[in-house]
Amino acid sequence: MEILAKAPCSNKDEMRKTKLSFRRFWFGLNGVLWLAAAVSVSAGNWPGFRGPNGAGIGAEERPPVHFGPTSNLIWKAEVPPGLASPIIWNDRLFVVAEPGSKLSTICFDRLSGRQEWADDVVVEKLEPVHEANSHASSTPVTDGKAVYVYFGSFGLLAYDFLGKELWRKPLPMPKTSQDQGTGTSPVLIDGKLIVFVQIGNESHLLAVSPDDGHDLWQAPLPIFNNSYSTPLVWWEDGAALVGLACAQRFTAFAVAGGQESWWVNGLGFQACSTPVAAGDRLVIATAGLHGEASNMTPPPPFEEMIKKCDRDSDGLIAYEEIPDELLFTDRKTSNGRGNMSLKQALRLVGVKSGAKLDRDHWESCRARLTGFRSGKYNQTSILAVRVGGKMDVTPSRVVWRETTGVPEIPSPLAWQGRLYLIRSGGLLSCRDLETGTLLYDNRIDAPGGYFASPVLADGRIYLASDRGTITVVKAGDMFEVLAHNDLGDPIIASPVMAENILYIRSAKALWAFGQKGN
Ligand SMILES: [Ca+2]
Repeated sequence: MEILAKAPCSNKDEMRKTKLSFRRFWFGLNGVLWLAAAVSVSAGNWPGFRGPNGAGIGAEERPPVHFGPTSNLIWKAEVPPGLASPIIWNDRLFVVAEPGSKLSTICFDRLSGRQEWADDVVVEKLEPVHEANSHASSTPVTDGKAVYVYFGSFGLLAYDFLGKELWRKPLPMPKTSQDQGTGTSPVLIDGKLIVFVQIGNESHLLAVSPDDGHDLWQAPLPIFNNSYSTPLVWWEDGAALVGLACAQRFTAFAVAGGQESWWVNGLGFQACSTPVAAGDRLVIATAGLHGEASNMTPPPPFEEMIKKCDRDSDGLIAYEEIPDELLFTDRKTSNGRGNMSLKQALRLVGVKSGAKLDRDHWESCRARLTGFRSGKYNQTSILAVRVGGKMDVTPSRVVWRETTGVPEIPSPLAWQGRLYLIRSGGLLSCRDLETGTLLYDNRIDAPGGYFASPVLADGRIYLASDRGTITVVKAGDMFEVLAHNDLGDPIIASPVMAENILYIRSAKALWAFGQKGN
């Protein structure tokens, strides 16, 4: 089976400027397969979330290894808050942000860092979001003609490159699990703009015309819709497909009409990361409901809790006696963002304020919360599936599946037969893409929370932490850290690159780094 190349690029000027390059990969024992772009590939463009082909790979890029506030810095510009990645088309860099209660699209000249234009959309009500999320988390996408923006609190907007609004399409306010808020980004393929609209049981993929935003089709995702993932697009036998990782299931739809083509079961309970296409397969990594199991500390046994907090010595653990600082989930973030206290966790299993728990009640809660760490309640999964099947391909096309070492937010990175996964705390694992075999699982010596997806260029992997450190690791079977670069400002957005320049969005700034003399 081939994941075929087809690069829609109707603008002749862009065609001239844009070098379309189709990469050929040897893939295991299966012979030569084609892995190529669903959107046009160019050394100067990073057109959507995770760049060309959604792979996070700058195939011809040579960004610097060492950089920082005083080293290899080309420019730095202030940018309002937001978690979306920038995107790039030729000399333009676009980013969305949330200045106050407005939702902004901002265009920069990517070589000088000068702001070219900004446009705001004002909404009556902002979407409720998790404290670790924002209202500007969806990365825009461009076809070189317009930039398409999605805000959960608003819907879709299209601008031309000079900042003129071309069309707008308000969409229903998302309903996400536990009000975690929108995380998905829109994608473009085969003349269609596709976005995951998450509204509980009415969740669906929506395809619209990039020309004017009119509806083309909706593909319902009534169940399993607990997802913050970006749709993945690829080609099978000349037909474009779009797939979405959701809770427990990945479903592939025909781009032509939105019909369900195939699906695979066995994913984790929530999908935050975005799958990647590599060779003849897709790799889908999904965590459990409360993230990485290793981040969770089960509650202590009853006796230990009584010793620790039975202040009124009645032999019962009152909800109010439990210290607020006792954590159930520690995401190892720089500011404690995204953590869940034991009291919050107990509320999930029905313990309310004012409750007094005896031994049996405490132990039953303890067993349930301990269960969140196990597959029973917290299935996690990395799954490699060969594309090209029909209907339920779980029995026939799953090549391998592993259930440990799964990141909660960062997406997998696949390159030259290897799969790289970064987890909170700075744990990097490398697997054989053909078999799933673990080749290494090492600390990169850069602790903190990891939200940004890894990117690769010139045989090096760039890993950004929420403590503001970008660690550069050599790709390959032998683990080797090449550099730790500290920006001193938290990084949540995935790095992007164009023409040998690495662009980083940190909490307060956009940075452009390039090797001097390049
Ligand atoms: Ca007590």
